[in-house]
Amino acid sequence: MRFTPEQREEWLERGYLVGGPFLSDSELDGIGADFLRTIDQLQREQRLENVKSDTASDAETQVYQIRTAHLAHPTFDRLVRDPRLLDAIESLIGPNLRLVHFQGLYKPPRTGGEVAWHQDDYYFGVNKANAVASCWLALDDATIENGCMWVVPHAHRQMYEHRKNWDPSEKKGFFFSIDDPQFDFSNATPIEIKRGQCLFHHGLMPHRSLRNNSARMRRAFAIHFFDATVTDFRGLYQTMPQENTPIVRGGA
Ligand SMILES: O=C(O)CCC(=O)C(=O)O
Repeated sequence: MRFTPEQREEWLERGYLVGGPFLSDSELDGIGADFLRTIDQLQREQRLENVKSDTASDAETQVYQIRTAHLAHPTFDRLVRDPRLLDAIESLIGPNLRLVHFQGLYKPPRTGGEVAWHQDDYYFGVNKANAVASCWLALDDATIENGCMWVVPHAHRQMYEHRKNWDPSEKKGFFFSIDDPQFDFSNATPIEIKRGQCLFHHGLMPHRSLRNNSARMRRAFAIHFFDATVTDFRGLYQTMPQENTPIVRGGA
């Protein structure tokens, strides 16, 4: 899957595109089953973390995260190196690609929690324009009811102030969220997509997801890439073991 130059212009202009599916139904079945097996295994090992972003909201909600998913299961490692995915990312940010963050995100039926507004570029701290692209791959049909992603079209023109929700050494995942009086989300748009489809959003696009109020689980992968020629980015990501942030195409 590759975007045309016109589609890239649209991505730059609006801040996101919906693409895919690039995986077959049987591939999605296999990945979905390995996703649940991995969640079960992490739970058994007491390593499954609830990364719900708003500690003040209902304590009974959960967003579970499979962190560095490519290291958690060989199926996910294959996924993140899949040429069909990398072609799409290459057509947005160029031929040298570093995987910077790869998460499985699981919202259980009824009790799946929300993830507050944030911009991925704030986390990664990359000092080059248009160098970050995120792919949010739905493993279940994603709807408003089960906690799909939301974006604010065209709101990726500036970086907003974020607050630190907690220290990442204590609790990982979604430790920043937007806290800026200038941030206007009155045009917030839900991205309802089918299983296998992807939301490709610009690194500066503010996004969030709401609670899962449905009887269906909501599984997804959030796969974040940046231009591997970028050398200046947030220290947290520079000091991670190299295997956490591998170059998956081209070179640095
Ligand atoms: O999957 C979700 O609900 C939120 C994912 C997200 O915001 C992210 O990975 O940056």
